[in-house]
Amino acid sequence: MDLNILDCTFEHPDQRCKFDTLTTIQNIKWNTYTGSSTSIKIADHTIKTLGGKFFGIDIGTGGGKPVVGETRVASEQFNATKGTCVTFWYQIRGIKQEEMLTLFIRRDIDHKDNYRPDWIVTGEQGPFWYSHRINVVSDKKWQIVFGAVLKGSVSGLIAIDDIRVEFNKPCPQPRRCDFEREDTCLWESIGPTKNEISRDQRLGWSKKPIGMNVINNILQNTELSWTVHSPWHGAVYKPMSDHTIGKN
Ligand SMILES: [Ca+2]
Repeated sequence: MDLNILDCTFEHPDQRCKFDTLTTIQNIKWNTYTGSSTSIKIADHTIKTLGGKFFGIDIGTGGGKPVVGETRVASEQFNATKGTCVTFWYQIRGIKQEEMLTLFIRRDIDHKDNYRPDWIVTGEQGPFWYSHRINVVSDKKWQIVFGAVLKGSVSGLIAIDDIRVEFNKPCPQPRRCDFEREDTCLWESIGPTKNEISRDQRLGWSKKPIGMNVINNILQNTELSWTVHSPWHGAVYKPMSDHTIGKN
């Protein structure tokens, strides 16, 4: 294991970044789940099966009462850093548009915090895993804090998976993604899952006509995987050259 990188896949008890609860609301708690055990069935991000694990809150376990408030969890404490990249994946299903997942970098651990989020995402996001990354600079010990702000939902799911902490390696600068380097700028293919989730279930996330059309188009093409190609790698249909450097 590379000691400069912490990977939190949640697949084993020691791979959960040692998150502890800071605040709770009603019966809603942050837990490690398998996708088959939650009120909305999802495949995890690491191994992409219903048996894979992720971290999050399942609002559907609240007994049918509207859930109102904010619940937060904090990771273990990390040492001061001049630049550490934190990347994670999230999936948000079934919550109201005014509800949100929040991210804080907590730097002043011994004192009452000003919980102004560093990043938020609001409302239902569909049956997909999205990624986010944040560069942490701190002259004190620091923690990753996730919060869920709920305003009356009785069901829904907020899931986090594959948190990667690259110690003392700042995040790459925001840039255009020309695919000339080895990484794919966190783009990834939406592959078929190894456990069957019916197409109707996956489409059932939204009744909005526009959302249905978009999801429909994407799902119809998920048997093919996207990958990065040089024109030399093409088979029958291939571009003669790439756009960035004009070569193959
Ligand atoms: Ca996982």
